[in-house]
Amino acid sequence: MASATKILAVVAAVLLLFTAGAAQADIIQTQNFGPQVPNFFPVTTFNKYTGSVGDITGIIVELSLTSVGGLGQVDNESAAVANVHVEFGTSGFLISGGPTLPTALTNPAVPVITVTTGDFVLQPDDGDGPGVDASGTDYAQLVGGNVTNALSGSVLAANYSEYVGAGTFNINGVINTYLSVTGASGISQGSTPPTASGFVKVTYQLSAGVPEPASLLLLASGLGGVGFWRYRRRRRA
Ligand SMILES: [Ca+2]
Ligand SMILES: [Ca+2]
Repeated sequence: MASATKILAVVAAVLLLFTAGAAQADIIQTQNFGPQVPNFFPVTTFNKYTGSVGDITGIIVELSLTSVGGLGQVDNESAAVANVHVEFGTSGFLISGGPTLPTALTNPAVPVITVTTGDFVLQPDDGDGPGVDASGTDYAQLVGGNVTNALSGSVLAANYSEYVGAGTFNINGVINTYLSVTGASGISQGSTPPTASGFVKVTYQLSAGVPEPASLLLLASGLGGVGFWRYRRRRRA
């Protein structure tokens, strides 16, 4: 019975030590922007990591975008019936104010898009002239919903050192109204912009050798358990 208790104590201590050793302390910083009507260009500011570059196992940057309301409009100008697919909302990408960002977040040609979608059959042009005329069977509109989308990317290891040191750095956003119309040509487009908000998040993932305070407590209690067991063993001897 006593030896079983000892074994259990050792197993528990080893488990606690293992837990403490494997713990990883992520440092997460989130900076919000908006709500604001696009197009706008938020500036978000982050702290650099003040430890050693060798602590870092990953740096993740995320852009989250929420689009609310607004109106996307399409008006057929051709003499044929048009089947159109409409995506309406907000797009966004990032521009670095210092350290090199993940390329997934900095490509203006492939932004984060946060959209409401709709498919419409537009009758032939009713003779309302060029540009959007918000009436007739050749017209349709898509009211923007409340939609959120996000995109994240990993900083290349070669760029970690740019995130380390004293002080801060900026990440700049480019937030635009987004309207895409596909499926037919000769369609006039118009929009009332939505309201956009969101956040930029920077996560420093640190190696197991950099324990968080909770892990240090676990480590201390694990060592305490081992110490007690050794004490009992000595008394018996
Ligand atoms: Ca028309
Ligand atoms: Ca019309």
